[in-house]
Order: sequence, then structure tokens, then C-alpha cells
Amino acid sequence: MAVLPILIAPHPTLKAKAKPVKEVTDAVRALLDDMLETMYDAPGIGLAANQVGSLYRVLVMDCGAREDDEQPRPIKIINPQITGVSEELSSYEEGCLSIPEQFADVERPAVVRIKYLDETGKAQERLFEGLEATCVQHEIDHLDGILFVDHLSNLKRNMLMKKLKKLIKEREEEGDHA
Ligand code: GNR
Ligand code: NI
Repeated sequence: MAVLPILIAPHPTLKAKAKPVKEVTDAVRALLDDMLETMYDAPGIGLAANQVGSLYRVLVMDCGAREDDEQPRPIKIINPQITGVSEELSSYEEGCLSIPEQFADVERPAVVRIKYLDETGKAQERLFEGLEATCVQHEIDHLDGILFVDHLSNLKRNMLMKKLKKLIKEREEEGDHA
């Protein structure tokens, strides 16, 4: 297992479409484990392959314990397909590890049905609701080269990307002096 570097926008791999996994091999399982370790280290609640420079159609997430059990709930998802969306929408203030320290409200279907392969290669289909619905749609967007800021007006997106550019520049300057 390893913590992988996370790509920061703008980066061409974050704009690329990830390709379906043909066979769930040990290499795919190793990537999923590294992605979970990277996600927990960040920390974040989801991570898509594009963010660590891979173009396999895989994502991981863990939206945390429900009720009072504190157990981690890692989910590994291969070749996800959205097979249904609710008419009801839900708005959530989203962030992204590839767009650090920037946040904005994004509206998406409140409930989605996702068909995918698990890490054993077995087909699964289940509903995602609440934060999990927001997160899985955010991650599937990544696999299609889409970032949460792409759901905003041009004005808002340009503002966030400008703030991000400034943040990265400041971080680089701090690095130089350290
Ligand atoms: O850690 C994350 N938090 C988050 C909050 C609201 C909506 C989506 C997310 S996903 C994000 C991690 C990330 O960038 N995944 O791609
Ligand atoms: Ni993200």
C-alpha cells in the first residue's frame, strides 16, 4: 500500500475520460488499495483514479460511519454506470482534493442507482442517498473528466480557479523559503 500524489487542477489527466477495466486483476485491486490509503491520508471521502494519474474507470469512497458506529466503510467501485436518478435534487457544498480549499454548492439528483463491479469482479447494483449520492456522482464525473466547478457558472468557476492559482503560487513561494 502507498499514499499516491494527488493531481491538482488544471491538469490534462483530470480532463481525460477513464477507460473501462476489462478484467479485475491484482493490479486493479492494488490501485484501489493505494487509492483508499491516499484518500484516508488526505483526508477525503472519495477519490477517482484520474486524481492519482491513472485512467482506469475505478473510484473509492468512505462517507463515514452512520449513527454511532465508528467503523470505516470503504467502498471500491469498478466500471460504474448510473442506472437511475431521482427526480428530487439535493444541493451540497462540494470540495475536491484536486481543487484544494475551494468550495461551492452543486445541485445533483438526491438518489442514484449505480451498477458496478466490486473488487472480486462481481456485478453489484445499489442505491446511494444523501452524502453518498453526492460523492459517487462527484467521483463518476472525475472518471468522465468533469470537475465540480464545471457545474458552476463561468463567472463562479473562473473566480474559484483564480483563487486556486493564487493558493498554489503562495504554497510554492512558502516551499522556496522553507
Ligand atoms: O473529500 C471530498 N469531499 C467532498 C465533499 C463534498 C462533495 C464531494 C466531495 S469528494 C472530496 C474528495 C474528492 O475530491 N473526490 O474526488
Ligand atoms: Ni474530487
